[in-house]
Amino acid sequence: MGNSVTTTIIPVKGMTCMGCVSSVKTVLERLPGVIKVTVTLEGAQATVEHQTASSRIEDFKCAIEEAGFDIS
Ligand SMILES: [Cu+2]
Repeated sequence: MGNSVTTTIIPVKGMTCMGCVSSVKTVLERLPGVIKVTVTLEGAQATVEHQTASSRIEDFKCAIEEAGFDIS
């Protein structure tokens, strides 16, 4: 159970170009427990595949906000 994986989808407001997408992806990939990040401009969301036990959704949101975007 310690290795279970969760997929979390976070709506992200304020991304306007592929540079924004890349920024969001980069800050999320640095966080502990993160396995894979997919960010879409059209969908305005980040999909984070992460280890359930070693990552916190709150940290994902903080990282996105610190990068200059809003959580919708
Ligand atoms: Cu941009």
